[in-house]
Amino acid sequence: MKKKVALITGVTGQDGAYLSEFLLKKGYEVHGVKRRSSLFNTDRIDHLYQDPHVEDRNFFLHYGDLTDSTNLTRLIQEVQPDEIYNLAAMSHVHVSFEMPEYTGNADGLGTLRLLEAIRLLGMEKKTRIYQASTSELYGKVQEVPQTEKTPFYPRSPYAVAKMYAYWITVNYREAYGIYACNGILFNHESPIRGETFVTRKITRATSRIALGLQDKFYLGNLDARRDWGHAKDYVRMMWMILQAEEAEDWVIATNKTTTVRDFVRMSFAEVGIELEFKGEGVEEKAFVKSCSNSEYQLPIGKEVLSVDPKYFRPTEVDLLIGDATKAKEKLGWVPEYDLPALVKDMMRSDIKLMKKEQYLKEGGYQIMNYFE
Ligand code: NDP
Ligand code: GDR
Repeated sequence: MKKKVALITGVTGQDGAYLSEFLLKKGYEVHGVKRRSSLFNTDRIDHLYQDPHVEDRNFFLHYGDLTDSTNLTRLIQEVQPDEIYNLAAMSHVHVSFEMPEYTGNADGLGTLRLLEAIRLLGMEKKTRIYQASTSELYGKVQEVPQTEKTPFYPRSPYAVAKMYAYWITVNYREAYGIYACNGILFNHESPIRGETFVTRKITRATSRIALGLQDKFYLGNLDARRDWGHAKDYVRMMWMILQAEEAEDWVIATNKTTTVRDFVRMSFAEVGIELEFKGEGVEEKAFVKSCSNSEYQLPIGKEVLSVDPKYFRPTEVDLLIGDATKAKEKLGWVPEYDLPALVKDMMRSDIKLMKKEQYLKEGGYQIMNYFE
């Protein structure tokens, strides 16, 4: 039987890496689009890499960029994918305020470029496309929990760009009959989450502080609430969405919401450290209240966290909580991880990584100390 062919944009990112692994296990031929960079940027997919000189490969990497339509059109023509997963994006909400035009180009128009390539190449009936839409579309709270029917109110250049991508996906489905779907995914994290997203920033800092590699760390809004799931569960849904009979749009979420502050508490609890939060707003700080793990002894009363307003966003999304009933009922989605299991997985991985750093430091090597 002929292998199914998938093209993944954003293959070097968190979701691209997990999705590649998932599709390869399913027997797909996977083609990933990576950007040219001055250093290797393939850490997350190095374990999947296959030497180009080997026969019968099933994992291929191509240079490309969502801002280059000639490149995308040629790639789609060459690869002839059955499924495209458009995961590439300038995905950092705060950074999108610094780079609004680029974000609009890559995240908004980039999606149009892929859809238009499918149309120009006459592949409307061959190629299915998944668009990485986001809970950021809901922005300012209109209703909770958020469903496929909740109105959008984007609150960042990122979310506004993703709103264009959402609607152009719907439009090409309705106008040209392309099997094009939006997965409206709520936050999903993992041990390979980018270090500047809040969960990974917290688990890295917690591990470093516990091991004595770092004194304290800084965060922005501790009151923000997010619906956090595990990326492994979410990439499985991307695939299930493209296997459904009808092309539709789907919310994927856990239906639970947690503050950033509680995520910090849970991470420190993983290394046996209980925290006490004192003060309010920009004055808020966290201190060690107790330590129950002999491996990670920190002095009681030690300050480990302060608020730094530089991490506040010009407009914030205060509360996200998603209702994935439709996906559960129609696609049979059952997530394997809940939030405690996610925190455990991330902490276990970061402790291991930071122990490696500790070992290097003890050996006299310079270690990375960039904590943004
Ligand atoms: P990451 O930031 O980890 O990965 C983004 C990927 O896009 C990277 O491979 C990056 O390449 C690539 N990329 C960025 N700009 C371009 C461009 N102009 N051309 C080609 N590739 C580009 O994101 P995630 O894996 O977390 O998210 C995947 C997608 O899902 C994104 O579209 C994101 O917006 C969306 N999303 C994510 C959610 C989450 O909680 N993780 C929730 C909802 C939606 P490089 O490695 O070179 O930087
Ligand atoms: P988000 O994720 O903006 O929801 O976008 P992020 O982890 O960046 O922020 C979550 C919440 O934490 C607050 N916060 C901080 N955030 C960061 N990054 N750094 C801090 O120091 C900090 N302190 C507090 C934020 O203000 C925010 O409220 C992610 C991305 O993956 C998007 O691509 C995706 O679409 C959405 O999730 C769903």
